[in-house]
Amino acid sequence: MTLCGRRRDTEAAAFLDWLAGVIEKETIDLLLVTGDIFDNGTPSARSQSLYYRFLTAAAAAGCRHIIITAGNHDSPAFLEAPHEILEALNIHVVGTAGAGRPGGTFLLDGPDGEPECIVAAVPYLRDRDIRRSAPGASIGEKAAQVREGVQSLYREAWEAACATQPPGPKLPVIITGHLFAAGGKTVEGDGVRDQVAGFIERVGADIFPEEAAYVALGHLHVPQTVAGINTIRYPGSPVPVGFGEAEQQKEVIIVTTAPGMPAAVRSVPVPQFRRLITIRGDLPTINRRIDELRETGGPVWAEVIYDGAALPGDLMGEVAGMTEGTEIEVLRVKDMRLVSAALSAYQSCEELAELTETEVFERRMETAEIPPEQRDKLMATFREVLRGMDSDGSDGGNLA
Ligand SMILES: [Mn+2]
Repeated sequence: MTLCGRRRDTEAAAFLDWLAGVIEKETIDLLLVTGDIFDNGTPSARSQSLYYRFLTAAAAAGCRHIIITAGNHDSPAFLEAPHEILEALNIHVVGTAGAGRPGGTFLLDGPDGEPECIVAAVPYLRDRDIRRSAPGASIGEKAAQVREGVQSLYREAWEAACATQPPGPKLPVIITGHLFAAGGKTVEGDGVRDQVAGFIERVGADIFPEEAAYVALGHLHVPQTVAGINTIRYPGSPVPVGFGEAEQQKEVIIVTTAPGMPAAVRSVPVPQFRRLITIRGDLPTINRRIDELRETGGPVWAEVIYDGAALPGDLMGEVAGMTEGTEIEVLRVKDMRLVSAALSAYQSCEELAELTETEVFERRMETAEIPPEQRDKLMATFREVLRGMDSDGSDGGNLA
């Protein structure tokens, strides 16, 4: 994972060390990691080393079961390749699912060796996993097919889980997913591409069986519940992925389950291992903010956005002077005066980096004066192309 070309290994390692500590302190029995494990299908040797070192540490910390499901940025084949050796450590990896094979079903035992909990592990679902391609289907028909496909796959996963219930009191069933549930919150520049929203936004909380004790979701970076339901949650990415998430409190979720009892859920705040800060204002404001950060101390990566009235001669030089001798590293400087001049055709202060791909495409259609009746179809095609790119996975992912 990188930010403005900088590697994030130090923060990832610090987070994983901290998490192994939480697992030990809280005597966690089961760890669920619901994708994206890596931010691309061929992670660096350093990223793989961090991953395997963490899995070993988590198992050594007393975590009896670890279940890992693939996200859209992960290569299912890559994650599953070492599954035999991982199984020996009670680490289960689920890369793919589809009709007739709805992910992994795990009947997990407790400390006394008796079955304690069931997990239906459903990874990220690709279009081809859930929908038979029907050429010529309209956008509305395709959306309905996707919704039905996802729903029936979750029904299958639920039934497979229930089939493993041993005699006696019903064990709690936990379900996982990597998707964009309706109404989910995202922030600018967080790498959660919005064609996924267009693709799967019609999937609401109702696709998950009501009887599930807990639904553990991955994909969105902002920690949140779905439809206000406390037991359907995104823990979010463990470190801020971009400046859009600067200063956002990240969390991990601890769930306690028992037969016949509602799950108890609490969140544990993740420490900030390196602060990401956006500093915005005229030169005196930027200077004041940098002074404050120097006082607070600690390593900071900053983005500086200049929006003063005067046009500074050497903005980069001014900012470099202010941060000299501090732990504050400025990764990018934006001059909104230049940005607004360049984009005056749109009469707003937009910068390319601040627009989503679909917004850029919308503006392009605007400029080309595409008739409104053609725009929906063009946009759908554009989203399809983006979706193909997203499945390949090459931009900012997360360890969520
Ligand atoms: Mn994702």
